[in-house]
Amino acid sequence: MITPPVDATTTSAWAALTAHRAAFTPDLRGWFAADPQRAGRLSHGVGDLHVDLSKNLVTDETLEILVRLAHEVDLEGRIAAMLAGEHINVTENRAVLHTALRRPASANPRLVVDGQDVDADVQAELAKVFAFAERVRSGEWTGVTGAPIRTVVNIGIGGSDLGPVMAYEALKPYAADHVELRFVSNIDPTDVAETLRDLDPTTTLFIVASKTFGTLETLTNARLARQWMWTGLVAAGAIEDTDDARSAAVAKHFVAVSTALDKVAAFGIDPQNAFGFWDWVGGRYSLDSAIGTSLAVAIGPDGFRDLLAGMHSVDEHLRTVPFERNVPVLMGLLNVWYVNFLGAHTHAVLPYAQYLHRFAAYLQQLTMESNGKSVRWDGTPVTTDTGEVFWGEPGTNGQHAFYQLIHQGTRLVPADFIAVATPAHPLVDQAAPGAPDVHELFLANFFAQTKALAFGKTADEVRAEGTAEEIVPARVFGGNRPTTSIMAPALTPAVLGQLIALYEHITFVQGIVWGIDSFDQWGVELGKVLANQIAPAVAGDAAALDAQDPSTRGLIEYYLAHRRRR
Ligand code: G6Q
Repeated sequence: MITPPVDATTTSAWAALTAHRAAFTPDLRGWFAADPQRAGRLSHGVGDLHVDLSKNLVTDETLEILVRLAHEVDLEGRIAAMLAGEHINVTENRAVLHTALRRPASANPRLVVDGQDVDADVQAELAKVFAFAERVRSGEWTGVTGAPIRTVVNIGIGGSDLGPVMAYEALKPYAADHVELRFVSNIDPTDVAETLRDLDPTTTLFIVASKTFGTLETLTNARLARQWMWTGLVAAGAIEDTDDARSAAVAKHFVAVSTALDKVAAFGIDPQNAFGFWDWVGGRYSLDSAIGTSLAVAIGPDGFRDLLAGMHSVDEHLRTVPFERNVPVLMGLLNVWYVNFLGAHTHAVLPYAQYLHRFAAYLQQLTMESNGKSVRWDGTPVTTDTGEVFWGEPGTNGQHAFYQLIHQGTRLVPADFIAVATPAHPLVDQAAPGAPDVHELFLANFFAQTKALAFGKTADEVRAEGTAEEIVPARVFGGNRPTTSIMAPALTPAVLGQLIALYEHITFVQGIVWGIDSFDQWGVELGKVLANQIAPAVAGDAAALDAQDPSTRGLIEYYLAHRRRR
């Protein structure tokens, strides 16, 4: 029997927010002028992160009612249920325990869920991953010719790809120079072809990462990679062209990460070379499980432990800090305010850190796969709008592209700005006047943008610059464009872990208010089934083609008329 969610729209807080909204006039200029404490009062720490919420379109009263809403939908009960391993992923009848992946080895009391000592299992698997990572990094793990591994290629998609890619890019300064990571995800054969084009099969190791080990893209790419490896090794005279030699090569050049170890064995990968995880880790929440094996090779066990510790510090913050100062809770509630009361459809995430250039792509999966739902966890329709579109690009590139719309368009686009104090590359522009520190120029943009978005520029200010009257309206900035500024000392593994866990929990908070199961993904499952069903028609099977709707059939026929046989 499923316990239905509290319908947020029936709470007294929702009614209070509706009334509050009706009388609400955003006025960041006025609010800041009247209240010198606003920035200090609305800035909070979480882990190493400094989070300034003061440029959001909220008053103290707005926040007070939003916090009341969180209590009225029993957010504290749902947080406790998640952390304790209750089956809050209702439609898949699963616990949701990504937080268990980063509990310290010394955690006491132990977490036992459904009869499983989760802490013991997590630590045992982590030890296996770390031992493997060390063997690759040290050169002890060799390919068939005895040469050490120089390139690790992670083959996975969705949650088995986006986390490791994003984190590898973010933590490049912490990655070993002598082992490069590459990633293959798309079933477009261009992806595997381009990624492998200049690699040497004798020094390449593949990690096939798939929770289910049944995903068409990943298994196809894994087979293509195996074919490429065999062909290359035979051509190089590294192995005989025999079945035994091929199997031996797989053992040296392929490992797997999956919850389906039987399917790993069926693919030909020795179960000794497979790392497991559990059904209570959702794909998009799995970077900190064995899915992060490639990252562990790159940044080593110490770096990976720091990442886990960073995530755990935010889990503890979520669990223990009162909602009034609880950063993921407040940021989740702000998003609810913007989506349900101020009509926002999208949310921008704008890292002023080039190494975070894949962060928005990663967040798109985390947030939109989690909260892009129209029914609640008991199967009833949602009672209000749910997940917004997340998107973003690193600053300052976005400033020269889409910021125009955020500054002066008709849409409300709440935005998170992220920056670090210490750059990875402290460069000075020696030839420029004053020899500026380039990171400071970069930060000046970060500060200037949120300031302009919040406070705008009035017509009088534009006039005072001597602007011709007819041009004035085009140069006015309305302000009251909401932003959150997140700053950290540096982009370390711990800080990255904190950022990831922060957004995981923001997503969770929004899902609880909306009463949805943020941990299933039936929309993704549909795609997996449909592609398999339609494949015979694309290969030219007349009956399968006839079974398609007229538009799909027409498109496939276009392809069939134009295809060039290999
Ligand atoms: C993530 C989703 C989905 C999944 C991919 C890959 O939460 O479930 O993006 O990660 O479809 O699935 P496998 O890891 O099973 O190959």
